[in-house]
Amino acid sequence: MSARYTGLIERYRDRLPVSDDTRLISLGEGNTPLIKLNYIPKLTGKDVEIFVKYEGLNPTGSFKDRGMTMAVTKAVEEGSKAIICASTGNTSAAAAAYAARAGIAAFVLIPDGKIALGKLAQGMMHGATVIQIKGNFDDGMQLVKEVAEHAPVTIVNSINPYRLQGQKTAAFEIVEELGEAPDYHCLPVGNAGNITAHWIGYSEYACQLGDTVTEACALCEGECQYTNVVVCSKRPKMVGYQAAGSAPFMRGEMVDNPETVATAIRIGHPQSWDRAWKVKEESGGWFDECTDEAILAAQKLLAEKEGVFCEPASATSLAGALADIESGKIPEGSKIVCTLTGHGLKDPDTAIKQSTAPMVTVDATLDAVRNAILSNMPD
Ligand code: AN7
Repeated sequence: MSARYTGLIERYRDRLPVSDDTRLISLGEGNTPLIKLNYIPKLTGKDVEIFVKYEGLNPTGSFKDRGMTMAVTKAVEEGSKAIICASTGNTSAAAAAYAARAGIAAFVLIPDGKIALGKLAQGMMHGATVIQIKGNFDDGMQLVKEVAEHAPVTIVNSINPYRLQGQKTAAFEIVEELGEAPDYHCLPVGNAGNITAHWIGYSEYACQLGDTVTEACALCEGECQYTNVVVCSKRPKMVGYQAAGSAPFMRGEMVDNPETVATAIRIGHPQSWDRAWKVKEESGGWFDECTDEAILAAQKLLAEKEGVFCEPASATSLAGALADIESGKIPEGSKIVCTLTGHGLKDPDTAIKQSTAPMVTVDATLDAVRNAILSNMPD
């Protein structure tokens, strides 16, 4: 193997549905940093280790690239000339970029006025046909399913099984880096594709390690090449957090008019509903909800005190974890991974709106600039 990193399909080829002749559509996705937090764990006053998996450092700035490299690779292999998705923004950005890379067309349905500016720019810049609908993500998803029956397009939302196959590799990377699975893995939940994909990844990895027999992973459903081994080592408890105004897993039913500042997870009808409940049961985890205020506070804390800038939806994983650490639901001594699903630059409007950092406009003189420095110097 060459030293040059060429993307997650190449790296995990033996665990993904590709053959030797498959033409890989890749932008070098995956291999993202797992950053150990310094300040925030101390702030909790509890003895916990928190790592963030910074998925915002994928090529288009979100974890969607992991799934999209697989979905577009398989679409091209199967002869497809066009892909389609509904999106709250990140899926559309990834679809547009990977379609451009492959030389095929992308059609993206987005909720009119409700996606972050950076994501809109990406879809447009990569040459996708951007269709804004006067409805929300859930309306778009319904339309995509219907139109795909009448037009020669491949759906690349996470109902496309190759998406989750690509996304499961994030769990592989975490286990390899930590030496074993963490105790808790916290994620923001929208359609619940990513929490499902991580569980598949952890389960496959655990099976492959071949420790003691405990249980079969129900999620493999016979598909996994390791099912016959039926052995599992440590897997984390999976914890999914939703925005309070958009929390069907907390309500126990679909939500028709989801609202949250975290537009990426403004989803009321999750596509992986049954699978996510199974993940919760199998892993011994849970779902919870976070207010928009708690989400934005966690985003700001990460940016100001750790130097890590993620988008609001991503900070939901940390906001939820902090609440559960405080209550003791996540006990002391735990090793916790929070996935930061997307980059903060995706949504500059929300960032600037909530920023309280001092910004001053002064005359272009030495005196004025020196005064600005001295009056903002930390004590
Ligand atoms: C930053 O782009 O659904 O639970 O259409 O962009 O797997 O849906 C985005 C989802 C979390 C939720 N964080 O993941 C889309 C879309 C960010 C996201 C999620 C999304 P899932």
